[in-house]
Formats: sequence, C-alpha cells, structure tokens
Amino acid sequence: MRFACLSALLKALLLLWLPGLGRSQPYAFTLGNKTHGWVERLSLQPRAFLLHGFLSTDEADYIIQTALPELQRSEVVGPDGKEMLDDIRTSLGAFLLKDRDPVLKVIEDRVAAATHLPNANHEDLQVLRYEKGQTYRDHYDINDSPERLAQMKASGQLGGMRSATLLMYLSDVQEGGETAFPYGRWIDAGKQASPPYSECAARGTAVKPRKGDAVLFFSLKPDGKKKDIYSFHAGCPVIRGVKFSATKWIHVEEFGQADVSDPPAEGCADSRPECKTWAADGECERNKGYMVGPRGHCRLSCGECQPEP
Ligand SMILES: O=C(O)CCC(=O)C(=O)O
Repeated sequence: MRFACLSALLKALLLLWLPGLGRSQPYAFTLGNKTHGWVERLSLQPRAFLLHGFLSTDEADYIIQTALPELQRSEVVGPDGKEMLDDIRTSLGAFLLKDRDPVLKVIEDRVAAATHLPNANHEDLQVLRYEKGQTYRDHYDINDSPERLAQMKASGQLGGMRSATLLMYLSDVQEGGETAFPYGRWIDAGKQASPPYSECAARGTAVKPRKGDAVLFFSLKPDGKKKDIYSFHAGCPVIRGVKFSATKWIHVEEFGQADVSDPPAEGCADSRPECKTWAADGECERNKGYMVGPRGHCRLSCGECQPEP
C-alpha cells in the first residue's frame, strides 16, 4: 500500500517535470562550431518555429545598410505571375542577390543549415522596411491554383512551389509589426496573452519582431505538395517605430529560370540532334546541368535512362 502511494507520487512528480507536455520547450541550435540561440516551437498548425538569436546585431545592421539605397515600393506576384503594386502590401523592399558578398553568403548558408533546405532552392533575400501604418495584409506565400501552376511551367520558372519561409527581424519594433497567423494554434496556449499584441496579432499565433530573431514556417504540408491552409499570415501594421525584416522564400526544388525557347526532353529522349556528338565529346560529364538530370536535354545519349521498349 505504501509502495503504491510512493509510486503514484513519483509518477506525478515525473509528469510535472517531463518536458514537452503541452508546452514549447527551448533547445539550443549549433551551426558549424557556433551556437546561435535556441528554437521555440510556436505552432504545428502551421508548422512555425521561432529561432531566437539567428542573426547577430552586426549582421542585422549590415543587411539594412546594404539594402537601404535600393529600397522601392514592394510588389506582389499577380495572377499572371508578374510583379505588381497592390494595397495589400505597402512596405518598401529590395532584393539582395544570393551570395552577393561574403557576409550575406554566411547568412545564406546558415539559412540552408537551419532549414535543411539547400541554398539552390532559395530565392534572393528580400529586405523590407515598414513605417507607421505600413503592412502586408493576410496572404499565403504560395498560389497553388491550376492556372498559376500552368503559368509557372509555361514561363519556365523552376523550383515548384515555395515550401518554407524564413523571416528574419532586423530591428525591434515598439508597437505592432508582428507576424500573425490568424488561423494558427499556439502549442503553448499561455502565449496567447503575452506579450501584449496589437489587434491584428491578437488572432491565432503571432510573433513580435525582435532584432536578430527569425521565424520559420512552412506553406506546404509535410508531403511537400498540398498547401497548409494554416500558413495564412500577415505582417501587421506598424503602430510605433520602424520595422526592418528580411524574407527568405525557399522552394521545393532548385529555384531558377529555364530557357523556354530550349525546352528539355520529355521522358527518356534527346531534345537536340547534336546530343550524340556532344555525348561522345564528354559533355555528359562536363556539362551535367544541361545534358542530364530531370531537365536534361540529352538524357538518352548520356545513357541516363532506358527508352520504353
Ligand atoms: O513582415 C512580416 O512580418 C511578414 C512578411 C511576409 O508575410 C512575407 O514576406 O511573406
């Protein structure tokens, strides 16, 4: 009897102590030989994580200073895939080309390491500046309508849909400017009330910008195909202060632009009559990107596949 009571008491103590029971537990993350802070699980609907201390203060300042001379009114992707102005998004922004200098290269590599999604799948870095009242209203980072997918294929855009977004905060914001997921569900329900959020961010799950932190969330479900409807989100209006952030959109596959005037072969075939000669000259090895792989032009001559009998 005494033994049963003791065992129940131990069980209760263990349950109180066990990490992860309905609460988000921090754990440090180390990239290379450097520790960058800790990861807080925010929500599983959408899958969203807060990477505390992802950037150093100097790195955040460097990104701002690099982007400042290039800032212009932000655009959105229109239904035809072209960039256009829209009142849904009123910030200023600039794209910094990937690997444009050694400091940005280190950050790009850190994004790849932290997300486990390779550099080749990343878009250029988009830096945003929001002043009082400026916002990016509720939206998805992907458009998976059949029309948009067909349009992407026809225009030769590679990479498939955006699978994840890593949003780095480059400044603190006195009030407002949160990133809000109105359909999101906190893992730790106690977080709903604190810190005090603006009206826009008091819906669902939200992150208050803190210089150096980054929020990582996924727009696709784990199958990498279907949109996660919970990933709907907004950059809430800034109420006091100025918000600088940097967005990294990451695709399912290698991101880029194909030459639509020179389409690759469909199935196990060559797309060009010169393929046999090029293959004999060693181009299958020397020029792999063009010759072989899923978008290769000379898959048959390179012996990469067997034609259907
Ligand atoms: O600035 C934010 O908090 C949100 C930005 C955003 O939604 C985006 O870049 O897709």
